[in-house]
Amino acid sequence: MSRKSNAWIARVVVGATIATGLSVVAPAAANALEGCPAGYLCTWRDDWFWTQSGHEAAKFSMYIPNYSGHFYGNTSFGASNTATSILNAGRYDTAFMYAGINKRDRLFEIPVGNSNGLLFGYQNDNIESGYFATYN
Ligand SMILES: [Ca+2]
Repeated sequence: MSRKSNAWIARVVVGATIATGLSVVAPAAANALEGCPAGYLCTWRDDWFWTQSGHEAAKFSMYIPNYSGHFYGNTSFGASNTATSILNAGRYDTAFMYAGINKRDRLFEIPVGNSNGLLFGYQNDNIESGYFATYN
């Protein structure tokens, strides 16, 4: 799902640009956002790191082999096939995201510190599993 970008994200991800391909380089300031502590790969249901009216994220520090059964923070919104924005706030690892469970059909990779505020096309609403490289 999508919503309009907002002042909140402009404050914390100054200078971020919308990806046109796989992932996009974000400034160092994007290392951690509300709802996404350092060390985690986080996804949000809506664009620019929102899930409805808050910043609740689905996150992992190692991997999620099947997003089914995972939710955006404490919301009731399921995290499988619904993510529209993503941040790799990990410490060193690139993360790999897949359209299917258990690493099936790679969508893209996202280096540490990078974000994509607006997944689109086949990448949007399609993530079902994700792994940091160490566990991939
Ligand atoms: Ca999928």
